[in-house]
Amino acid sequence: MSDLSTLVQGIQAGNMRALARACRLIDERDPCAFELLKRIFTHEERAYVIGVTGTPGAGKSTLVDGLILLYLGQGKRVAVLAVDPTSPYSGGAILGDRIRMQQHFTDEGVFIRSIATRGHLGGLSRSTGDVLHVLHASTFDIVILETVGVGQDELEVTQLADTTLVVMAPGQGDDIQAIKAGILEVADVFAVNKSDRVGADATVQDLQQMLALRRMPTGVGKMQGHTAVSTLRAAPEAEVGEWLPPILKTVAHRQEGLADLVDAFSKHREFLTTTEAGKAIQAQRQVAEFRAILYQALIDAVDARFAEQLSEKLRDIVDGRADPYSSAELLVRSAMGESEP
Ligand SMILES: Nc1nc2c(ncn2[C@@H]2O[C@H](COP(=O)(O)OP(=O)(O)OP(=O)(O)O)[C@@H](O)[C@H]2O)c(=O)[nH]1
Ligand SMILES: [Mg+2]
Repeated sequence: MSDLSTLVQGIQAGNMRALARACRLIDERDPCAFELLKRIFTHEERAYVIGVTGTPGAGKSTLVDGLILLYLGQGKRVAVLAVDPTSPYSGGAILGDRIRMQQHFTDEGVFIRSIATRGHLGGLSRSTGDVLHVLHASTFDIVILETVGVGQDELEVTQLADTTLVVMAPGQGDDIQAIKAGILEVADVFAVNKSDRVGADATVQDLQQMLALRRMPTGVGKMQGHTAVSTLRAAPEAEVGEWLPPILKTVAHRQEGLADLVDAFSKHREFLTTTEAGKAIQAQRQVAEFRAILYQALIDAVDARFAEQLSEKLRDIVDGRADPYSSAELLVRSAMGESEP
C-alpha cells in the first residue's frame, strides 16, 4: 500500500500526474479507488465547487474560460471537470474543447478532466462526486463543474456543486420553456450570456417571470399584501433566509459581467454557510451523497459475495422456476444473515 501512500501525498501536493492517476482509478472503478477515497477524505479546506450548465451554444465553455482567467487573476488554484454523458469514454465534443483549453491553461496550473458515464448505477454523478473528493483533498480553491447539456444526468450532477450557474442566451425562449422545470430547480445564479445581442432584456424578463411563478404555489403565505400581478411585474424580493437566483447579463468572450457573476457566487456561498436554509441544503446534499455511496457499496458487496447465488437465481427466473420478487427477497435475507438462499 506504499504505492497508495505515494498517490495520497501526490494528490495532497497538487501533483497533476497523481491527480490524473486517481481520476483514472475512479473511472475504471478500480477497487483501490475506494481505499484511496477513504484515505483522502477531508472535511476541511474544501474547494468551492461551481456547477455550470445551460442551453446548447449559450456560451458555457466561453464563460468557463473567462471564469478561469478571472480566478487565476485572483491567484486562485482552479480545476475544471467537464461532464459529458453523451460522449463515449474516449471523448466527445466537450473533450475536444477541453483539449484545446488544456493546452492554453496547463502552464497556469489548471487541472482539467473530462468525465463520461461508465454505465453503472448513478455512474456519472457518482464518479464525478468521487473525483470532486480527490480535488477537495488537493490544493484547489475553485472547481468548475461544466456539463454539456440539461438532461437528467447533468442536472443531477449539478447537485454536487455548491453553487450552480445556469447559462442562457437571447432568443432561446422556447428552450427555456422546454427545460424550465429542471433548470429552475437547480439554478442558484442565472447568466443571460450574449447580452451584446438583441433580446437579452426579454430573456431576463422571461426568467424573472418564471422565478416569480415558481414561488407562488409555496410562497402564497409569504406574499401577503402582494397580488399575483405585482409579483409578475417586479423581480421578487428575497425573504430572510431565502435565496433568490440573481439574473445577470454577460458577454463571455469580452469578460463582461463576469466579476458580477463571481460576486453572486460569493453571496450564494455565504447564504449556504451562514443561514439555516443554506445549512439545510448542504446537509441534504451530504445525506444524498452518503446514500449513493452506501447503495453502491452494498451493490458491489452483494455482487462480489453472492455472484454464484445471483446466477443461480437468475437461471431459476429465466427457466420459470422462481419469480424475481421472491428471489430478491431470499437474497436480501441471506445477505442480512437471516437464512441461506
Ligand atoms: N456574440 C457573442 N457570442 C458569444 C458569447 N459567448 C460565446 N459566444 C460564441 O458563441 C458560440 C458558442 O459558444 P460556446 O462557449 O462554445 O457555447 P457552449 O454553451 O459551450 O456550447 P455547447 O458546448 O456546444 O453547448 C461561440 O462561437 C462563441 O464564440 C457572447 O457573449 N456574445
Ligand atoms: Mg461547450
